Amino acid sequence: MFWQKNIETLPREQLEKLQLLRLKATVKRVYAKVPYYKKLFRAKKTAPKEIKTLEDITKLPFTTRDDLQKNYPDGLLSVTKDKLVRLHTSSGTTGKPKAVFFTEKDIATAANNMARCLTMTGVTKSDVLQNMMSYGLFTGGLMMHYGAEKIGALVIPAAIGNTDRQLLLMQDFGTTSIHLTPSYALYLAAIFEKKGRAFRKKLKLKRAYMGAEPYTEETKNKIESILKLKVYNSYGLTEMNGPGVAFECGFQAGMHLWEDSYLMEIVDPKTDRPLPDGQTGELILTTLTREGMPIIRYRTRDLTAIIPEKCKCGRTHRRIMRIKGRADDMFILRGVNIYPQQIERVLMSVAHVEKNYQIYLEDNDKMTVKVEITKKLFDGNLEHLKKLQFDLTEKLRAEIMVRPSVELVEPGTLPVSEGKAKRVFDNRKIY
Ligand code: DLL
Repeated sequence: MFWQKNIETLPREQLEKLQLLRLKATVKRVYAKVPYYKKLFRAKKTAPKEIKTLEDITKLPFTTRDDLQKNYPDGLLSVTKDKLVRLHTSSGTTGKPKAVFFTEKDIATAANNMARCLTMTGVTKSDVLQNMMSYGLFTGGLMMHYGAEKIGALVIPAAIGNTDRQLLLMQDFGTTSIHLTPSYALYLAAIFEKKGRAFRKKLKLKRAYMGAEPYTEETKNKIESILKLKVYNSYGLTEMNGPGVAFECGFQAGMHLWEDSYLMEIVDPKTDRPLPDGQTGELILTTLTREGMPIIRYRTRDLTAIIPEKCKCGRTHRRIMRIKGRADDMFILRGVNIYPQQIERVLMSVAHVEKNYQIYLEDNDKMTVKVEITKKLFDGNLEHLKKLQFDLTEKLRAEIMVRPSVELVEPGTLPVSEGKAKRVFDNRKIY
């Protein structure tokens, strides 16, 4: 099923023509309206007139998460503020989030792309979609909501958590599709196993949309077999509208990326050189239809490859593979993007904390921060130790929105690495 068959199956030649037209317009727009981009273009000795073909994109500067943070809160806008209708944010490394603004047209485009995604997996207006992602600054809730409503499906804005209520909603309102993170899906699967077959039989579940975090094919298979539904992979990021950037179709062999909205490149993250289709590298995305805040050559830091072969579904928009990892050290816990630097900044701002620390991630979203403290405190009063542990836990929670366990250890106990320190030990089985 198609939402916009003519665009989704547009012959490549025409699709590329459309991309070039939109790329030229986007480049002109940012050059004229966003002083920061003009500066970046000039530093790279380039200008909009240099863009004559799609390959010329490599003449343009990259945009990094640092650029977004440097321009926080609203330095990259290309419209006046009265044109904006929505703000979303995503965590960054320096305490300041990355802020992304949308005009009415931007929201409509995002919802339309989301509607395409859902339609290609079979959602119609007779479906009931239970949206189990958090509503708020995170895009997972609202952007999915708008897309499903556009199709005319009944949306249950359940948000995340309160599993008993989620199960009741599923049962009472005949939920056919759910939208959730893989970690929540695993939690839900354990509950389904406890409840047994009779409970599952009462439900009308057909599909789950899973994304916002990396997960393996094995996790997907596990969820499919326990929840007895199809799992579709959904990829997106706040900087590019959130969910709805790339999505699996009914053939479930890679995610179609909407190339009329985004120009994609894969580059070697070390050399920045473009890589041919099929090779794994960093995904770089340029917005082609954004009005409020266009972004040029955004370094997603996500590692994937382009699948050049045509998909059996007939769509001409190319697919990307399941995300294979990140080119930086960001990790995702309970759907929250966390950079080790955020943790380091908190630890180093507190007295009696030494320089060495490690972060352990375990199943069920457990996170433990082991940190060395001064010998004097370690050997001293237990009350002082407890207070430090409490303070660190609270400060970390305020910074990363997740409450870790904090273990205070004697100085010299954590290994000192030669070269780049390994800080994060991800022992979660689902990744
Ligand atoms: O996670 C948007 C989203 C919501 C996508 C709901 C899908 C479903 P951010 O919080 O900005 O936005 O996080 C974006 O999450 O750069 C990837 O590293 C990771 N990510 C998102 N989807 C997937 C996926 C939303 N399907 C960051 N597989 C991205 C692997 C994913 N990683």
